[in-house]
Amino acid sequence: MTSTRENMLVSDTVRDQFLQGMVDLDQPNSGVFARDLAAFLRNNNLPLEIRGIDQELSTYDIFVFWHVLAMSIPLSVGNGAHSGPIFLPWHRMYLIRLEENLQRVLGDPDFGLPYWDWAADGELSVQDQWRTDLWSSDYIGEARGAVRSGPIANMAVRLVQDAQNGMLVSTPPRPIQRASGLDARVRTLPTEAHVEAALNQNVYDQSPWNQSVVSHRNVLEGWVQGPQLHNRVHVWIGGDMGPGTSPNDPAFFLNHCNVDRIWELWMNQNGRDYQPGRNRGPQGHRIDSTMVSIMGAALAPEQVLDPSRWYVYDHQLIA
Ligand SMILES: [Cu+2]
Repeated sequence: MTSTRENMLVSDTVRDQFLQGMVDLDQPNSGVFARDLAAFLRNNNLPLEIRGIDQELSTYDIFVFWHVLAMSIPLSVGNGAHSGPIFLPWHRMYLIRLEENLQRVLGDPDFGLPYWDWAADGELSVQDQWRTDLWSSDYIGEARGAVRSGPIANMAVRLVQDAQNGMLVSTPPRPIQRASGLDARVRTLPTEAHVEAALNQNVYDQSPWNQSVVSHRNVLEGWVQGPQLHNRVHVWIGGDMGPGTSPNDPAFFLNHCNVDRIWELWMNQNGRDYQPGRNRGPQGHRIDSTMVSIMGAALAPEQVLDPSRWYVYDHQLIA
């Protein structure tokens, strides 16, 4: 089934479904406990540990765990999900799996994840950027402090990351925290000009494949004169959007859906090109590398370059 991904601020139906689905997915009824994740890490000799209280987790918490797991797998360039070519396809697979879970809890196989066009807000004044409708009880709640209003107040953070050693900690459930626009390094969101700069790169990625390279992937991930674009949105929101457990905040998925949309715009202009190819470039980032997955089949980048069997973006229908 092909769903259509729409702008969060344009469709109230999609907005309400998204918020309801997130709350439903975050009910701690997955049958998976923190101790089960700890055993999984030990049994597979993975370079990650989980401490803290034992508790039953939500399906949503398992997505948070998956993101940290992928980040904890070091590769010769970056990790299993970031700081290299794999960044865009890995997050595309991750969003597809979340979208499938939302379709399941909503009972709507046509549901498509909404995106947040943050560059539109980046054109507003500094003081207006954190006061848009998005940060209200009708949408995802407070831009600053604990999220205590709107549907998202019914979500809870149960897995956090120790800032010192990167270890996961299972913690008593608490509200999501944000600090939008309060980080002195990043007072503003990315702008339309930044998106244009990413779209104007004509190679997807290139050697040395790392944070230093000027390529579509690296500009969009946000390392070039960073933090920019994707990275800048994480830093701008701050709070739970900072560490590896950043999917704790549903804003993560709105950000990444927009990042994925920009990649799709780029592919519409430049073709469904991906570097590195087979048998070359860093392991774990190649077009046929199996990506880190604990939910659904583990896919390779070549399987997600054309996402039309899962979804299209609204502007592709108009074009
Ligand atoms: Cu991100």
